[in-house]
Amino acid sequence: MSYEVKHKKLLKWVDEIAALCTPDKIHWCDGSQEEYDALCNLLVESGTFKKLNQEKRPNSYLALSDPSDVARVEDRTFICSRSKDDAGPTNNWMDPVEMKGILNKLFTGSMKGRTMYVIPFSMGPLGSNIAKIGVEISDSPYVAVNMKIMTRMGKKVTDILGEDGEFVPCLHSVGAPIQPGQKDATWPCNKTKYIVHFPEERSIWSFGSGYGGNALLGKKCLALRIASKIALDEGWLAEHMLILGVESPTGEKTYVSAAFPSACGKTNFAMLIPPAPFQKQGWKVTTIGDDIAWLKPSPDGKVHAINPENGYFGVAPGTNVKTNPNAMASCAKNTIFTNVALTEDGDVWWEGMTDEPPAKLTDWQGNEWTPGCGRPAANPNARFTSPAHQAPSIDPDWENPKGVPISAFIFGGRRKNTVPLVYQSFNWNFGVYLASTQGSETTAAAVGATGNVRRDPFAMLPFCGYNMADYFTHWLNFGHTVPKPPLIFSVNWFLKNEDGKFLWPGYGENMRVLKWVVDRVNDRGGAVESPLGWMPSYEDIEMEGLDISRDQFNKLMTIDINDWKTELLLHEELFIKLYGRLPKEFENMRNLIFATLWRSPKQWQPI
Ligand code: SAT
Ligand code: MN
Repeated sequence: MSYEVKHKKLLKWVDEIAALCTPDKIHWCDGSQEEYDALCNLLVESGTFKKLNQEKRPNSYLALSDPSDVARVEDRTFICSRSKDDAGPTNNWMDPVEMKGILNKLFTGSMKGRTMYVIPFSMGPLGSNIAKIGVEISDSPYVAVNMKIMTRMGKKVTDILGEDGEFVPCLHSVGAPIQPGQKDATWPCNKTKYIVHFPEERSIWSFGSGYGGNALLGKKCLALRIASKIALDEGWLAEHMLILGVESPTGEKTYVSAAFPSACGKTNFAMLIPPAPFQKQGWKVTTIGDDIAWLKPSPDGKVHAINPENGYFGVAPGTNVKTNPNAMASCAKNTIFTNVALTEDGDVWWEGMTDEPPAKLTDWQGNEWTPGCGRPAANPNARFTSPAHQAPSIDPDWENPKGVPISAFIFGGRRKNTVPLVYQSFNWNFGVYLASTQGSETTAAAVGATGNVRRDPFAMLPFCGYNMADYFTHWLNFGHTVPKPPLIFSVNWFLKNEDGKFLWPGYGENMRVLKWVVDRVNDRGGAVESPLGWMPSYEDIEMEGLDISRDQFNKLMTIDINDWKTELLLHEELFIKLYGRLPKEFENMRNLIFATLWRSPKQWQPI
């Protein structure tokens, strides 16, 4: 061991896992830059990493995964609470004793021929009372270096743990022991995969995958699935939300947290650059986090949030200097790219990075690629792992251990009709209702026909570590125990007209909606009462520099009673699934919305 660890329980656990997995060596990660560089060199030697052109992408690497190991595996993800009902109908469940039996067999000797890395990490600023400590044991050096970017990692964490601090044990193996004389794969993994959470015991066992959320266990496994259960027990919230700050021309600062299902531009929103007229007036948007928020009631009566992560694990395809210059700057150096394409001069490329693709590339599977060859150059789920502080938009308070006060929650999905551009819920309960029923159209790439709506309550469907109905109840309770809970808003950037054209320009122009949200929480934004909640009229939205007429705006704000009849029936579909533990309020709110719509014009508009 390269440094002293005094935590008996941790030392004992590491011994037990070493005895079970029989690695050749044990390496305690100290989290230093020297260690990071050495591990990256090792990954280059073993063929997992390619070092990129030092001038174009300083200190950056490219990893190409096994083509079978490119994304999270939801059907192999389990919540093993003692009772099946506590996992709920939206999670895979297995009896914890039975699951331990399976896992113990799989992990026996699983690290043979490999080094076992012990990776102590903090989710959240070191020493913050909102932060939590985990220790990941992994036989993947790719995981160790990614964890260095994505978390606060190394010796300083065991120092905080001391002799008896609490930590979440996170065990990971790629499940590919090396027999004597056998050559290792450049991306070792196993066809059999298990991503398993024991919420009562607060532990994670992950087998068979080396990729992203399956393997970097601090992220979705700890910071969402296990943390959501801890938050339920302790009275706080662990959410799949970005956090951003809005600074007004007078210097007033308002923080907002927002949840979107995948493919709704979450990272773009977290790093939004206001359009020119706003910039001229002095409006600024800053980033605290792009994926996860931990929120706790604070003595000032408000809800305070931290970003538990230390980096971005962002989707590369579609990112460019126009859609997200902040993300492009974040991954300009010190970045690990996974499954993007390689240019002839040793840089990276992905679909959408430039208008014109390069004439020749090496694609994400290592094959020669030319434009028009019919294959994507980068995997659609290709990622960059970059230090959070490299975003030019990073908020000065992003590491404040007390977190930042949140004034509004925003929930959005991708809906071509039905859900208006923006509305504010009447109160906390209706806000929880709108977030619980949020959904997104499935894209052609996802399972199910295009245009079907997949319900994704709070964008947490794959990430809630317990029964989703209990989660709704927890949210209802939470708002009533906080003196100044955030206001709740719904947004939809993706409305289309009859010709399939987007009605709203999106991207930086979303600032106009964000400004209205900020105006509302600061008691100055105008609004009219609609059947769904409070809505801006044309005058309430800053339209300078944007060519949208009152008629076009009213179209974006229309509530169509026929669409909503269908919508409310679809809400019922979700509720029936969760019926046993669904909060009583929900059925009543659904009825109230319908009754109100029934008395309203067939096409309600804010005139
Ligand atoms: O692979 S991750 O789970 O970390 C990223 C994602 O799916 O959003
Ligand atoms: Mn996410």
